[in-house]
Amino acid sequence: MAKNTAIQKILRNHIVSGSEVAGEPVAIRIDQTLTQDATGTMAYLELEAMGIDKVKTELSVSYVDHNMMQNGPENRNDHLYLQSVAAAKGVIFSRPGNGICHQVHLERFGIPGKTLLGSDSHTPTNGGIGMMAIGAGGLDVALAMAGQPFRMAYPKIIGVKLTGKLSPWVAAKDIILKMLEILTTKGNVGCMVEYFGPGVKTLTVPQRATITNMGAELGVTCSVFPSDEMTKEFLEKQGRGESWAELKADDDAEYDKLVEIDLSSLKPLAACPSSPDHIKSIAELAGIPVGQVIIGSCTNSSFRDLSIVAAMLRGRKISPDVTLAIAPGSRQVLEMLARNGSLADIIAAGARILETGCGPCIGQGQSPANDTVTLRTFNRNFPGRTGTKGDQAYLVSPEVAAAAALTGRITDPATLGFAYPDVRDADKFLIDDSMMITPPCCGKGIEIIRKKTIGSPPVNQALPDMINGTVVIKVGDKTSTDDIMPAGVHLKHRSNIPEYAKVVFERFNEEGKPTFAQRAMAVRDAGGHGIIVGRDSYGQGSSREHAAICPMYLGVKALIAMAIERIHAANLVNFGIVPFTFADKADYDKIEQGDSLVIEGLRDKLAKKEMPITAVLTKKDGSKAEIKLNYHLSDEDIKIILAGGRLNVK
Ligand code: MIC
Ligand code: SF4
Repeated sequence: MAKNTAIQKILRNHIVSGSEVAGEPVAIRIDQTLTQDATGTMAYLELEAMGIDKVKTELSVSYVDHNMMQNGPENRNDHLYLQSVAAAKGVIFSRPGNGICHQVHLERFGIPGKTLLGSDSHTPTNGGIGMMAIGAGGLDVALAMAGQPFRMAYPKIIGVKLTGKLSPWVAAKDIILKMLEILTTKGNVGCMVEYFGPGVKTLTVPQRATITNMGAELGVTCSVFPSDEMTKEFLEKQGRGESWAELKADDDAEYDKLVEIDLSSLKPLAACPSSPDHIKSIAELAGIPVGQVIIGSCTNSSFRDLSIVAAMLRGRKISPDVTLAIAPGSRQVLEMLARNGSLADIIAAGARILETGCGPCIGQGQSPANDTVTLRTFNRNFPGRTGTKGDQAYLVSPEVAAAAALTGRITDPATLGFAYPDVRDADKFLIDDSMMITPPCCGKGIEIIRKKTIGSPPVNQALPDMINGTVVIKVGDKTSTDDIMPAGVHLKHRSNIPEYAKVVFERFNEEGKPTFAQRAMAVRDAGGHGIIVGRDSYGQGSSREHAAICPMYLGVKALIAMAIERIHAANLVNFGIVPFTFADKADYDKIEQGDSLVIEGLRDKLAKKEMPITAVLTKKDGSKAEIKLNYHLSDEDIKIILAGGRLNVK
């Protein structure tokens, strides 16, 4: 009998159509969904547009964790909409202040062996509890809430064998940073990661969740840990022992690719500016002056993470050269720290306590000063994500972050001169779900609160047969969705597409010259079509579908890149933008911003799956060339693109 990996077992239990061959399209049943406020408003507007009365999943939760600054009425308007639409559609509403979606979901809802689809790219966090947890655009999550299966390519499975045990001062963060060093952020599209081996049982569920969380930065679809005695213990401590089920790979199960990590050999690491896979050892970086330290985010803000920080800070003061900010991942964590005195230790050391939520991770406050180093326990350090142009953000473990807060420099915590604090996970977690609002069994008649900043999803036209294109922008490698659709201070416009669209590709705008939005609108208003040209790993990072919706709103009809990341490619399809890849990568160099690209008979060619498709390039000097374009689209994708997006498919 064939030996199965844990991932194959979950998939087999959930496949509704397609074949178990890597790369082939499959559709899987989704048991649970989660949304957060920054992507959630659009997802629920889309759900409403589908005319669905009540969600059809086993469980759907709407979290508010990103947009909580409330500078102006927009954020609170969003919250009111989300709370009322959740009640109307049968969704649990997690109120602002209850915590970051992934952390709270792990604590209160994650179930081993089930599938979870979330409108946030770090949804794979719940792989730490043995779920197949996948990030997607809001529209795909809305479709899952409407009871439709999730479509993806059957994955290649990367097996990661963990042996040994972490040494003192080495953390789960260092395991995933090691993975990023080995696999990098590029080239892992279509893969899932499965951890196995004797090292697994040495890691607690929150530690595993740190690893699966930041698996998002590898560009894989999700990462899954087995569900074992450690998982059972975690669920029991959360008062949810009955949710436990065992999940493990068969002995000798085969993986498409194998990585081995000896945990005992790891040392503290950092992801250096400005990519999560720019890995160096802390020993190498030691001595670099640090201006700011922030501990939190869905990667590293569990009770255990913050308890170790508290133990390191206890009775000590932070360096006068550093500001230290701490954002606990959930209200459960914050209240437990408050009750056992750890919070007082953190405050006494000089830390600034932030609200439980995403906060500075998504550029909501705490931007560092110019030309200073910021150390963060987060998962992303894309250029400018902190809100400071030219930022120097390093991603590190809570242990390394606390060490730098004490010394004012990047410091190997082993050299601090005190013993590794003996900090364990709680014996029992504090359970209080009162910040969670359960929907009534029938939501009919509930008024959905729609203040004036709540727009509606823009509708696209069917794909034209001829693309009369102008290259509105040409960008380089690893263009992230933060580059395309900045968050930070603009995050509050997520429910208002015309307003948000003004800042598409803002980072690339040049002073005194027309912005991307102005250039794209000029092309659109003259009857032409916008084209974006990217390089490798285009669209990495966030799941924000606004990185497709806003360009679509500005008249963009196609993207041409060397490689496109999974979630972004799916979002482009959902909003009717054709995701092309260069048949010949050398053609990238031939194209410049402002060039014209004409594709004739596109509808017919796509319908017949003709490939490559020829685009005629006319340069500004009048010279011409032919560019051959490929695409990786299923029949369903093509149907959606021809219709001009998923909302146009009846
Ligand atoms: C992020 O970490 O970039 C975010 C903000 O959580 C995003 C979602 C968003 O843009 O709203 C993500 O990771 O999907
Ligand atoms: Fe929030 Fe940051 Fe996690 Fe995204 S990565 S969900 S912004 S904490």
